[in-house]
Amino acid sequence: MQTLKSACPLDCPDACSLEVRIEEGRITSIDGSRVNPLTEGYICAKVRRFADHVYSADRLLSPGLRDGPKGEGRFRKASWDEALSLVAERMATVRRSAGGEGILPFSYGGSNGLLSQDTTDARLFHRLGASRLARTVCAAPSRAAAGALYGRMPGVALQDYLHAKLIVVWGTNPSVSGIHLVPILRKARERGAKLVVVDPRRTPVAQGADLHLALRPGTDLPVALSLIRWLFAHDRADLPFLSAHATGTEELRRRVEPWTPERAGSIAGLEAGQIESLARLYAETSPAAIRCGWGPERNRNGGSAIAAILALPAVAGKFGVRGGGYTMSNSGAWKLDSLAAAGEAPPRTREINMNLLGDVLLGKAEPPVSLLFVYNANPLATLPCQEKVRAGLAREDLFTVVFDQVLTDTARFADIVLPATTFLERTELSRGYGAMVLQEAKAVIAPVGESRSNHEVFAELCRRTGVARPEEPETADELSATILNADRRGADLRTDLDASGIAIPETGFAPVQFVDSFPLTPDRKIRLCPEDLDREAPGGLYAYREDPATDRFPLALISPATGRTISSTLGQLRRKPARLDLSPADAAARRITDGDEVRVYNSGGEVRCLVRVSPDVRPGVACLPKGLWSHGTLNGRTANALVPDTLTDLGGGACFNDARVEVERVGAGAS
Ligand SMILES: Nc1nc2c(c(=O)[nH]1)N[C@H]1C(S)=C(S)[C@@H](COP(=O)(O)OP(=O)(O)OC[C@H]3O[C@@H](n4cnc5c(=O)[nH]c(N)nc54)[C@H](O)[C@@H]3O)O[C@H]1N2
Ligand SMILES: Nc1nc2c(c(=O)[nH]1)N[C@H]1C(S)=C(S)[C@@H](COP(=O)(O)OP(=O)(O)OC[C@H]3O[C@@H](n4cnc5c(=O)[nH]c(N)nc54)[C@H](O)[C@@H]3O)O[C@H]1N2
Ligand SMILES: [Mo]
Repeated sequence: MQTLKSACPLDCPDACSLEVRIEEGRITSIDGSRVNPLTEGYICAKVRRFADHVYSADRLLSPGLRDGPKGEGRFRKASWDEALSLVAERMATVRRSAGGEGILPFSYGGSNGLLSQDTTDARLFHRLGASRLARTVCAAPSRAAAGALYGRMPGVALQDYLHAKLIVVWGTNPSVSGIHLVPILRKARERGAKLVVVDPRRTPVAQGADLHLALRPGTDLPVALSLIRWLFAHDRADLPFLSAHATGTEELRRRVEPWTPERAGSIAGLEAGQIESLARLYAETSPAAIRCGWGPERNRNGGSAIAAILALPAVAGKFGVRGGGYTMSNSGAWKLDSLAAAGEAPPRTREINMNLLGDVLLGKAEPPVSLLFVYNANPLATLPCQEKVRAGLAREDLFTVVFDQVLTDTARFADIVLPATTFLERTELSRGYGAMVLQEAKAVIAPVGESRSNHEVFAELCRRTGVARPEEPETADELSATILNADRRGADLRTDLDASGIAIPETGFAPVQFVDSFPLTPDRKIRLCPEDLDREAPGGLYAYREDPATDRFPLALISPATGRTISSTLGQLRRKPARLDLSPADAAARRITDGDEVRVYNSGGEVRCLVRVSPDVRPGVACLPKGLWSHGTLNGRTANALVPDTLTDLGGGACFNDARVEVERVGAGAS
């Protein structure tokens, strides 16, 4: 038996360090280590059971060629040589007939490892002149807002929340989506910190919080604007700080003027007094930290909402002390440039917003997409407008390659499937976006079946399509060195990695904002009303767009992260059908009782599932888990069948929480 070190690269802020036990070449257990201090020796239940995924019955063990209708998921076994020459031939044919733009590479953060995306894959698709993909399914609005206001300044280290006297957990559910914040919140409270939660649901951390604002989804913008207004109106804005460190203060003051707590409250479904309580608490308490999550961005007002939330610590003068400021994503703590490994910048081919994949595949693109190459993503499960995506994938004249670890819902529609290694079967370099750590981990087991790593497969495709160049970095070690060297501290990072497998950025493991870390904007000032955002947002930055609810579809359906999957990763392991959470009032009004089977529907589609009547969702809100696979419901459709493909005000993001639905009882549930 051996115990080997690893690091979890999955799409989660925490980036846990792991200890993996191996017996006779097989994983027998996975646990946390203390190499990454945030991990503190414990990990989530999902990754603890990750061996079930590695050895899953759905694991792809060899390349396969479609052997049946699209969607059925029947494949005939093929060799890598046969499969890759078919893919390379197709690429050449498409390039000759429609041009490179007829090829669409489709990937997101499935592995989140730095070696598995934007390295040899980018090289291949850039040189083929393929369409470019705008990776907008997550964090695009918040990146646009945080980037314009602060230049993605690194935020408060999660460990520093211990120093805060007030913590606002805004639109994130750390009990599932970043679990190492939870004990920190508990300890901070033991030291006297107050806790406020802003979330339409009573999440585990909201239970027992000092204040819980259970706002309607998509109304963070008016709430944040009214908090800013209150600060100005009550002389609690830090004008000296603003004049030294910010631009756009007067413009912001003007824009918040209409947002009285009464007006914001009536839109958000809150009492004005609740908003005023938060304003007072925030003004009076320091250090105060805002942990801003991704819940507020997934709607039509998402970008402006995040901008307004992130403006709060500037207006209230909360920076400059340990435990004061905000945390959004900390990935900006690194100056890594994975494009360095790609070799060159992308060509100026057309860019396709991934959230519009359904329409794009169904013909709203010229030239049409005739070759779709999916890797690190499961679009049929995770994109808006699922019915359109499904219809697009079913197109007979579309040639689809899916490169994944398991036979996902998307892979069932492939013409060719290619088996990928998991992070435990290859070298991976990964960085947290909450934890400020960078880790390199070597394989702890041999590749399962014939699976191969991304960088290996794309390098081979470069050769087979004739775009490879001599002497390019290609092995994991070469790519890792290239990526690290793109950071000016490359050599130091390399040494840290060699010694402990972990590196920490030199800005300090725990920068104090406006002491150790400053805005990375051109003039190093906070831009409270950046013109570029103003031009982009419909009606201008901070303009509120109305709720899309109608009389026919009055309920706001949200689909946040759950403890069972990471996005849709691990979704194959679910056994029981999912439940829709509905408030007691909304259930009673529809004569629905706990456990009933229901139809959740709107003009985009319909989901059949069971109900859980729950006092933890506010009236007017229904909740289905994010990341379900088709077998997770009673009719093979998931929340995304009900999500529109409208886009957020900034960044072209997905409006997952703008789904508006009606729910109807179908019968008593079977279980
Ligand atoms: N276990 C687990 N962990 C994960 C993931 C996972 O799927 N499972 N996903 C990873 C990824 S990809 C990401 S991006 C992060 C996301 O992690 P989070 O930041 O936690 O984001 P969400 O899960 O989208 O939603 C967070 C909370 O926002 C609330 N919410 C919904 N709409 C609104 C709104 O309009 N306003 C406000 N204030 N709150 C709202 C939801 O009720 C939910 O409690 O987590 C990562 N970690
Ligand atoms: N309804 C609803 N939908 C959502 C969200 C929501 O809040 N509500 N949240 C959205 C968010 S935040 C995100 S980030 C997206 C994520 O959506 P996706 O990017 O589709 O992410 P996953 O569902 O995790 O799928 C990743 C796939 O990559 C595969 N994979 C992992 N590692 C590798 C590798 O090394 N090589 C290859 N070739 N494949 C690999 C995994 O097996 C998995 O099937 O989902 C979005 N979808
Ligand atoms: Mo995400």
